[in-house]
Amino acid sequence: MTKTYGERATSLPNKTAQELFTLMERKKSNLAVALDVTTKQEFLDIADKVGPYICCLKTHIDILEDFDQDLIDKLKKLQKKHDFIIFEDRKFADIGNTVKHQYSKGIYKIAEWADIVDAHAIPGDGIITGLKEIGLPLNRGLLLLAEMSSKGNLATGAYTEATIEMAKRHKDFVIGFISGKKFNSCEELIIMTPGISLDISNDDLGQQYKTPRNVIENGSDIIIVGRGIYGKGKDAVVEAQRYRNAGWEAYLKKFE
Ligand code: 5BU
Repeated sequence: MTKTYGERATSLPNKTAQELFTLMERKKSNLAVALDVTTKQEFLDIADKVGPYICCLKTHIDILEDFDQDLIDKLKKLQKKHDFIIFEDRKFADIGNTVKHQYSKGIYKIAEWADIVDAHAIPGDGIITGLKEIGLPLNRGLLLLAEMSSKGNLATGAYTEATIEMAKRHKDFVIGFISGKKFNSCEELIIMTPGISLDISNDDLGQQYKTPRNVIENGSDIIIVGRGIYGKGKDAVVEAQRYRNAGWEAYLKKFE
């Protein structure tokens, strides 16, 4: 039987995962916004606008041209105000020792403010062990990239299978996958899905879009929407509401 998000909060040991499920149920939202803008002003402005409608704010912190500590302080304030999880889509892909530094040091000090980060499985288990040393004491969570949304990507078949096996060996820290569908052998893990649009099927750089309904029917838990919400000529509040409703209706359909 399909479990509600609220019921699933107790089925994972990781505190961030529990918090995420609880707030999804409370806010009635399975929408994550991918906030890919390049100035602090735009970033904070859109985050404040979409905040009430989202369960998660996904960042690419290294694309901001005027990044500073003040941005992080303000982001944390918005997180308190609106109640969402912060996911830095860092896609770590190096050996354990290197990713530890990339996660905790440098300009961005990601581990200090990002509840969730993600990683490629390509380097093997050491990438998870390294990230875990930093993240677990802070109750952070990790997603593995089991699939990608872009045309021609190599995260398929045996690679995806091996990624799932890797996640199963680290259930204290790995809370889920980036993927377009649920995997039967680890149903309790969270599936987050990028490449979502209600209006178009691709961009001109290989991105491929599906609808919220498509992916939630396939077992996705959280839809990740970027340009569909704040792209040219869009009203971010109107679009955030539209995607939030589409995502939540698709979720409710599973209980009919
Ligand atoms: P879009 O504007 O909705 O196309 O943005 C999608 C976001 O999701 C963007 O931040 C990408 O970096 C991210 N993404 C993706 O599109 N596809 C993937 O497979 C992964 C991440 Br992993």
